[in-house]
Order: sequence, then structure tokens, then C-alpha cells
Amino acid sequence: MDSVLYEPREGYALITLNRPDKLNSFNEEMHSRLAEALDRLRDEGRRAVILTGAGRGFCAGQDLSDRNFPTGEVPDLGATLDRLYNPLVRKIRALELPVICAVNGVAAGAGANLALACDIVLAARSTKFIQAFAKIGLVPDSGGTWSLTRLLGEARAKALAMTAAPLPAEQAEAWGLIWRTMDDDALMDEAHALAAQFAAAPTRGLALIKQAIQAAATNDMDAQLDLERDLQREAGRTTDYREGVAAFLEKRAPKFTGR
Ligand code: LHQ
Repeated sequence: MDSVLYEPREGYALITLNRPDKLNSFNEEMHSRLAEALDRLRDEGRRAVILTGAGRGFCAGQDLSDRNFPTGEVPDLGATLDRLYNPLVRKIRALELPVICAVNGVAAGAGANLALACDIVLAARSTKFIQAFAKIGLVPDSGGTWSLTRLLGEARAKALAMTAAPLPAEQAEAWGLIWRTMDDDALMDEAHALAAQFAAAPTRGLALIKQAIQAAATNDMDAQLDLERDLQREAGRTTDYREGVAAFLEKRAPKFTGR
């Protein structure tokens, strides 16, 4: 059974983590397959992607059955992050298209933080986000300390990370950690509708928006004004900008090509 499923759709793709009996936790093979699937998006010119999980959960982070050290061996988890998790998060942040995460159930450990690294997070009402790391003596990784602190502030970030308390999807939405919560059986329809909308949108412009908002985390206002100038210059040169203005003036729906 493939540990990651890739399904091309009209203009976008659906990527499904597919180790449901292990709550889609990551082993090396799943890391490789997911990296390949993300590269394929660019190669095929897809204009959006949905990332979800098979079965009742989204992802339970690292497969801990790979991480038992009965012989007393001392692992280098930093090397694991360098080789597998950090490249994955960087790849998602650098993808020049909207990455929708449809969180279909529990998201724990690196699975929670993988979801939070995506551009738009939709969650089924039954979802719980769990910073499980503290329960096994680890630190939130895959960008978790960054996402939680930026989106929630230090008080909530520390409490979630130190207690590993499950955060229900509705609370995550109310706190601004994710975009929207919906009924479990509505999740995938909503995700597909949004992906289809993005697949017909000005893709280059959306990629520039993503770049600008991500840069705002570390830029001051002055640097951000300069960046907006540069990105707007680039956006203004796209065919889609021309088409958007023409369609507005002609009172018709625009036909964006993503260029
Ligand atoms: C699992 C897992 C799992 C294996 C459920 N592994 N089997 C980075 C760098 C390097 C190393 C270390 O880690 C990291 C990053 C990390 O992600 S660290 C955090 C790793 N994840 C966790 O600690 C979460 C562990 N899982 C859980 O706490 C629970 O399974 C949650 C709360 C996610 C779900 O609980 P339940 O809904 O009660 O499900 P369950 O526990 O019964 O799990 C269902 C099955 O999935 C079960 O297998 P079984 O054969 O008994 O049915 C679990 O063993 C398996 N599973 N997570 N991470």
C-alpha cells in the first residue's frame, strides 16, 4: 500500500497521508513519498493542493515504533529534523501555490505542526491538535514553537507545549490558530471547493501574497513596505493582472491562467 496517495484533479491535486493503522505517523518511506508528491505539483503545473490523512486521523507525528532504543543507543534527533522534517516544512512554505490542509482528525506532534505550516487549515470538528512532544521529553518541532508563538502568543504556546493538552478544533479556530472548523462530513467538500477556486485564481499573485505574509513575521514595517513594492511590481507584470482589470471593466468573469 502506498504511504502517500497523489490524485490529480482539475488544476490541483489531493495528497493523502496513507498509513491509517498508525494514524498516518511518519516513517522514512512516508517522508520520501510526500517529498516526491510535493515536487510533482510543481512539475505538473498544479495551482493548488489539499493535504489530508486517510482514516480517522490526520497525522500522529513521528512513528514511534521506529524510535525504540533498547540497546541504549543515543539518537541524534537533530539529524532527523535536518534530513526529514525541516526540509518538508521548508518545501511547503516555499511552494508557489496555496497549500490547504484538511485536518480530518487528530493531529499530534509533528503532525500538528505540519498542518500549521500549511497556508490554509480547515479542520473537522472532531479534530484535536496535540503538542504531544512534552509527553516523551521532546520539544515541539517542525516549526511548532514558531507557529504557536506567532499565532497564539507566549502564554498559550507555552501551556499547549508544556502540558500537551489536546486543543479542540473549535478552540483552535477561536484562537486564530487555524482558518475554519466544519462538520466532519463537510470537510472534504469544503476543501475541494476551495482548491477548485484557487485552481482558477491568479496563481502567481497568490504565491506573491504567500511570500509577503510569511516575510512579515521577521520584517519591520519599513522592510515590508519595500518588499510589497517589489512584489507588487512583479504582480503588475502578470497576464492575470491585465486580465483581472480587463474583466472588471468589461463586467465579465475573469479567466486567469496562473501566469
Ligand atoms: C502510532 C503513533 C505514533 C506509532 C498512534 N507512532 N504508532 C521528530 C524527530 C525525531 C523523532 C521523534 O519525533 C519527532 C517529532 C514527533 O512527532 S514526536 C511526537 C510523536 N507523536 C506522539 O507522541 C503521538 C503518539 N500518539 C498518541 O499520543 C495517540 O495515538 C493519539 C493522541 C495521537 C491518538 O490517540 P487515540 O485516538 O487513542 O489512538 P491510539 O493511540 O489508539 O492510536 C491508534 C493506533 O495508531 C495505535 O496502534 P494499535 O496497533 O494499538 O491500534 C497506535 O499505537 C498507533 N499510533 N500514534 N506516533
